[in-house]
Amino acid sequence: MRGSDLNAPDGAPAEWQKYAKVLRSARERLGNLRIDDPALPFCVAGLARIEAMLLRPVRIAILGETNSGKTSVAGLLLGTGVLPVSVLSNTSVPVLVSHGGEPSLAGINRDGVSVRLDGPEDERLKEGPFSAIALSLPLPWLEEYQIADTPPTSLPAEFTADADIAVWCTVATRAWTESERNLWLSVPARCRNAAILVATHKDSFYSDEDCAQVMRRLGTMTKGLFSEIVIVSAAESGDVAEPGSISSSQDSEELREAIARCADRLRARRLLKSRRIVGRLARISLQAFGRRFIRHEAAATLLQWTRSSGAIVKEYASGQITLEQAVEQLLKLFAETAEDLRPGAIESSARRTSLTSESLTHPRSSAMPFRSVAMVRADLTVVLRMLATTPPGESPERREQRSAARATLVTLAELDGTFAELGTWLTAQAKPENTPSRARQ
Ligand SMILES: Nc1nc2c(ncn2[C@@H]2O[C@H](COP(=O)(O)OP(=O)(O)O)[C@@H](O)[C@H]2O)c(=O)[nH]1
Ligand SMILES: [Mg+2]
Repeated sequence: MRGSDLNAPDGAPAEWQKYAKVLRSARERLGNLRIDDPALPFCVAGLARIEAMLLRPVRIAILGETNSGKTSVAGLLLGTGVLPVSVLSNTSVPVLVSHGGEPSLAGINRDGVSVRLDGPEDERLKEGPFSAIALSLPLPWLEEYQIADTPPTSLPAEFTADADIAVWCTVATRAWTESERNLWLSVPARCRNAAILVATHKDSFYSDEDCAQVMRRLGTMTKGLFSEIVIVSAAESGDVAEPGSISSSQDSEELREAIARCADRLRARRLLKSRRIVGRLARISLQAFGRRFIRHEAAATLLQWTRSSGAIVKEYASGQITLEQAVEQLLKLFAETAEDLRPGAIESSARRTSLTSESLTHPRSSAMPFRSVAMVRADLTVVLRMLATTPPGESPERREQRSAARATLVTLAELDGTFAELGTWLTAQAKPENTPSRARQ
């Protein structure tokens, strides 16, 4: 079971995964075009960065006082016997566990250089010349998550800086001491939004009621400081106080679910952020694309558009005209300018919009298509630039490539919603009493 509806049912890709795919195919399409225009590599590089941000594993920092069960909790998450707990529990540096094709152990020295180690018995592990130890394991769970098991510290904030989720371990039988509280409060407050309090040593309780009581007490004492509280038995089976009385695989499942809920929220935020950045990146790229080819006479027309449309935005900003009037005036001016740049452009514009509506799977924001007058102006400017930048004597082949590049950028900028609106509006202009129905305050 997954934490929330942000994730599709098991097996089906989640929204963020689908969007990462959209970005990847757009990037490949743009990269494969044989067009020499600096706007394209700029956009491709930006897309690659955003895609990597979306796909980056969620980083979990496991924190807590000495012997609170941090290393055991890491072991619980990864599965019994996977982590060389006996060795790693003695290190005084963080242990970073991530995904790898085959198990490997390395020391990261002070300069950030990774030194391969022979295994848990390697003497260099104890000597401590490293600033961190990196363990790679071929576990499917690690494709989405990375773990940092942290050493004793008086400064937990140094480990949360890089973390997406913080897991704070506390021993259930003496949970949430004053010193723990002070340590946790020293971590920036923003970490509390994706923080899980894990009470270990659940197996020390004789009854479920004792357990429930501790959970209630922890809930009251740590109110507002964590987004989840979980109680687990984290010991490897040999250490368990009452063998057979607990099921740590169920605990591990519960902890993973709590982590998945935090991760879902994080990924939803990353997705939103990615969409915004991609939209901006694609708009900038569209503006720059073909800039070298702006026709001489078109430059003057564009300049006129810039001035007049700027004046409309100003009038709107100073309250002289309503949003509806502003949008209507912009569209009128746009239609005239477009006709100027390429006679016949407006008539075919409704048809042209269908060119850009490639099959994207994300929901369109139809509620507010015209988010602001300035946005409408910026989007219309992009369209006009396209009309103004047909290089003279361009071969049909090149024209096709250029329009493929534009179509991809338009889709990424999520401009096609605007274009569809434009198409509707322009068609509606045939009937004079119609005004753009979506334009509103
Ligand atoms: N019985 C029991 N022992 C545990 C539990 N969690 C950790 N321990 C033991 O407590 C000791 C300290 O655990 P460790 O994970 O090394 O703590 P760390 O210093 O925070 O990393 C070890 O001997 C563990 O086996 C638990 O849930 N139940
Ligand atoms: Mg430890």
